[in-house]
Amino acid sequence: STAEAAVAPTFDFKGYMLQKAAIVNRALDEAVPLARPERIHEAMRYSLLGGGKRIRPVLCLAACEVAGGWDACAMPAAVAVEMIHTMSLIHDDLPCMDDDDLRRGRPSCHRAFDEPTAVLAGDALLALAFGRLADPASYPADGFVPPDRVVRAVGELSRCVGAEGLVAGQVADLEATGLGNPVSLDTLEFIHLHKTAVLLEASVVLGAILGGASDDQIERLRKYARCIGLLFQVVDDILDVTKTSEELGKTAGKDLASDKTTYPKLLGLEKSREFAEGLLKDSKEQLSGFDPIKTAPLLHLANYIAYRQK
Ligand code: GRG
Repeated sequence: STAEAAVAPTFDFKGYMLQKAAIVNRALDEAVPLARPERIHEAMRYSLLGGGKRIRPVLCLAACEVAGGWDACAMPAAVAVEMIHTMSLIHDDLPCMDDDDLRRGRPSCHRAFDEPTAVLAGDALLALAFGRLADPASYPADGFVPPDRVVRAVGELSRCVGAEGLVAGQVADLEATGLGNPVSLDTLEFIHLHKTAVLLEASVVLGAILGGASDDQIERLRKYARCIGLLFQVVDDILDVTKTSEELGKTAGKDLASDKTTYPKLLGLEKSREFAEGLLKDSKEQLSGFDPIKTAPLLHLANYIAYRQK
């Protein structure tokens, strides 16, 4: 697009990601001190600080910037969405869910600790996420973020995470896995929109709200986030098919044998690629009404999700 052409040569995406991830990591570290009881805090820190690309908090800070706010205005939300992402991974890895021994290249939380500790570490991170988001002490002291924005952000996050959001996606996924046969395109889209897109949506929308975006701007950024959320999963499915045999050798045998429904299985590779292209284009169109300097990070994040190699 012309917006991209205008900013691409001057925007250092990798540097941006590294710089934002570093300030997010610092905030996460400070948010979970090694308090008593120690073992539960150790488990929370183990999962929260053990790697991860920090896509959701960076999206949150980038959306706040588009709305005209500073990083400090959105940091409580950036920390909250990463805590919720982490707790969803901890619970997803449990034997009663996906039963995974590894996460981010290390033992999953229930393997490094034990099952009750992993369940409770997840519960505690969920509570802490809302606690940090709602606490006036989390925000800059100058009153730049009025309380009505914070209340709106809390409601938005609750809706995105609960039984009509992230949890609904997990329920639909568990039901689909139980069926054993392929699901329809509509069901596949429902699962991805809820399991993945909804938390990217919350990340962007919370950043926009706290940064002072108008309702119209919030809805355009919401649409951007839903497009990149679905794009994330379509690209994931495509990469599953196109990975080299060497990379496939490193993939868990369970995943290879799995009969989970994917976009290439339902649409074929070519149509899946066209679908991904369309989602990328739609996502970028949502950004066209904003200052192109300020949307450069969101634009490049969309490209990164579309063109990543793993
Ligand atoms: C929220 C109360 C509550 C329960 C959680 C278990 C569950 C319900 C939901 C599972 C959601 C899940 C595992 C979604 C997959 C999300 C996804 C795309 C993960 C990979 O994200 P990346 O690539 O991971 O951003 P990193 O490791 O980089 O953070």
